[in-house]
Amino acid sequence: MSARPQRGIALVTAVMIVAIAAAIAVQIAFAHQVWFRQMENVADRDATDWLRRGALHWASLALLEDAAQNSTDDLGESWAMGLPTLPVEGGTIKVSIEDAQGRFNLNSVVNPASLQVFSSLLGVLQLNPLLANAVLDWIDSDSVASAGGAEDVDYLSLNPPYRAANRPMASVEELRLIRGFDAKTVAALLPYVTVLPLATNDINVNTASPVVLAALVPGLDLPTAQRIAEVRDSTPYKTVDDFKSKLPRGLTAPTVGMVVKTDFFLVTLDTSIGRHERRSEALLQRLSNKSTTLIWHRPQPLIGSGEPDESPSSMGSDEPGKSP
Ligand SMILES: [Ca+2]
Ligand SMILES: [Ca+2]
Repeated sequence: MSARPQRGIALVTAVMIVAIAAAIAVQIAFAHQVWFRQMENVADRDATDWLRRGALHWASLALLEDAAQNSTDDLGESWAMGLPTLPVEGGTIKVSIEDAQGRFNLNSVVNPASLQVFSSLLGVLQLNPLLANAVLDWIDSDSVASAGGAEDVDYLSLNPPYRAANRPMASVEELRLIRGFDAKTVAALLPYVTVLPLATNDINVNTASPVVLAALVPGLDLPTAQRIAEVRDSTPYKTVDDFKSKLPRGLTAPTVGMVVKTDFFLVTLDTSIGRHERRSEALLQRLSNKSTTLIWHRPQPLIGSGEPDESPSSMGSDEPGKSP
């Protein structure tokens, strides 16, 4: 063989080796990039978790400090103002505290007077008041359907079939499993209801929204409830009797439990760290012994993230008892 073709083959081989090496280098660089991004994500997630724990601690301290200063809870107190969006390393965090007892506790429907309040709440929101019975059936231990309600026999005929819980609700999202509660109905109710770990029906009249006040007081219309709430926000009630005495003439005071002091608070945490934007919600219970306990802390879908999944399996995100 002459030297010329040999040189030619060597040249082609060299070009091929360079091409293969370049391709490998690109692949390695890509893998590194992916790995780097993954590490970045893990770091962002860890930072977010720590930040959320810190924020919950702040919320707990704010509530305890409040309890040390006074024995009523209203919307003019510092805990209710929350914190402005705070810059933190690599992002921001926003914490807000809401009185969970300013909302209607769905688990209280087992109490007939509370069931009536829930029925009124549905009416104020221009929803079918009989839907209250569907929630009662979902929670009560028996399998006897109330008027407009639903029990095992109704849920077992669905595809896929499932049974009524027949126990207190663990999260408001559970509403989507109850007959008659479509996405629109649940969205309308969501700002006014909550789920507490007990059947307490004590609504805080200092923090209840006009909608909840209208549901609470028989015969109270929404415009009047709005006027009552405006006056209340500047001069909160010292006692429940104070609230009752200031009701417009002709209205009878509610018979359900009412308070001017709260034990349960919803804490919303919005964090944005690196490329991670997350929202979580927690339920804190302020105990009489000057401490708080975390009932649950779970991730929430960000606003605008779309409609929740229609299927019953979408309820799997609940993590009762999970620590932050
Ligand atoms: Ca207070
Ligand atoms: Ca039942």
